[in-house]
Amino acid sequence: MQQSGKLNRRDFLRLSTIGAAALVAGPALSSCDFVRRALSISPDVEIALQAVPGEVNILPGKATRVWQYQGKVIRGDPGSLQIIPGSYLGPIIKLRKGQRVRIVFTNNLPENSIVHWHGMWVPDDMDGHPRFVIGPGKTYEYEFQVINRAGTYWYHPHPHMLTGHQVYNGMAGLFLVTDDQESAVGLPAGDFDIPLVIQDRSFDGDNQLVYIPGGTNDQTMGFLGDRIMVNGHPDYTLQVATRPYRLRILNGSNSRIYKLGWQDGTPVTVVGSDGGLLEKPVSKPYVTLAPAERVELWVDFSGRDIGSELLLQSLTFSGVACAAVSSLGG
Ligand SMILES: [Cu+2]
Repeated sequence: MQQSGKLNRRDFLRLSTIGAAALVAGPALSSCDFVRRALSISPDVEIALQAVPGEVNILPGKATRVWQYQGKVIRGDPGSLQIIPGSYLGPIIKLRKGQRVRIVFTNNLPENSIVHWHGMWVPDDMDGHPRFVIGPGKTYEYEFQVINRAGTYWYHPHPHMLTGHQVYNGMAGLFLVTDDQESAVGLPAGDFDIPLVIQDRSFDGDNQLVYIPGGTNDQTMGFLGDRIMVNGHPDYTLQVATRPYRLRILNGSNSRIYKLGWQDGTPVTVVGSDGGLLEKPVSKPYVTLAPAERVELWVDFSGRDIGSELLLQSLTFSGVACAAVSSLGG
C-alpha cells in the first residue's frame, strides 16, 4: 500500500546557512473529577498545564482555530518550559533525570481529555490512560519522578475515541529529558539543539483544519493531510550556522509515515531514537519515522557555502505496513 502520492518528494524543511560563520504510587483512582492526593513528593518543578481552544495564524489570511496546550512554571527552573513562538504546539517540557515534577492539568476544552506522557516511565495512574479522563473545567494532578534516560519524548491527549482529532487540532508537545551521561557526550546544545515536530494537516478555503476520522482514501488508513507542518508552520525554514546541530525530530502526524533524507544525498547521521541516545552514531541513506516515533539526527553544516540551502525531504516509498499506521487513531 502506498501513501498518498501528493507529498512524495516534497521538501518540507529548508535549512539555509547564514553568516554565523556567520515515584508516586498511590491507589489507582477511578475517573474522578478532581484528583488531589496527599502531597507525596516535594516537587523540584511544578507546572500548570491547560488544554484550551485558541487561534493561531498558520496560513496567510484568516487565523486557524486550534486546540492547544498552554503552560506555566509555578515552581522551579523557569527554563523547564519552552514556548514555540507562533505555534499551536504545546510548550516543550525540559526536565533532568531525577527531578520530581508536579503537573497540574486543567481541561478547558468542551469535551473530555487527559494527558499521556509518551515514552515516559511513570506510574500507571500518572500516565494519562483513557480511564482517567476528566471533563471540561476539571483538573488532574500528575506527580512523578523523571527516571527516563536523556531523550526526546512527547505528550498528547489520550481520551478514548477522541485522541485522533484532539492531536490533529493541535494538542501535542515535546518532553525532553537530559542527564549526566548525555552532557558528557557533548552534543550540540542550546541554540544548536533544534526540536522539529513534523505533522500533516489539511485546511479548508477558510484556513480551518479539516479532519476526516477514519481516513481519506481507505478506512484502514488514518487521515493524511496534504500540507506538511514543521513546529506548527508550513514551508518551514531554519537558518543555521556553519557548524554541527542536533535535530530532534518527532513524527507528530496522525497516520503519515516519513522517509527522511537529505536532498543532496548526504547520509543521515542518527544519534538517538525513541529510547534515547544510541551507543554510537549510525549513518544511513535515510530514516523512516512512523507516527509518534522520534529520531535524533546530528548534522554538520561546516564547510557549506553561506546562503546555501539544504532540504530535508520526505522521500518516495511504497510498501507501507498498515499495522504501523493509525497509532493515534484511538
Ligand atoms: Cu502516545
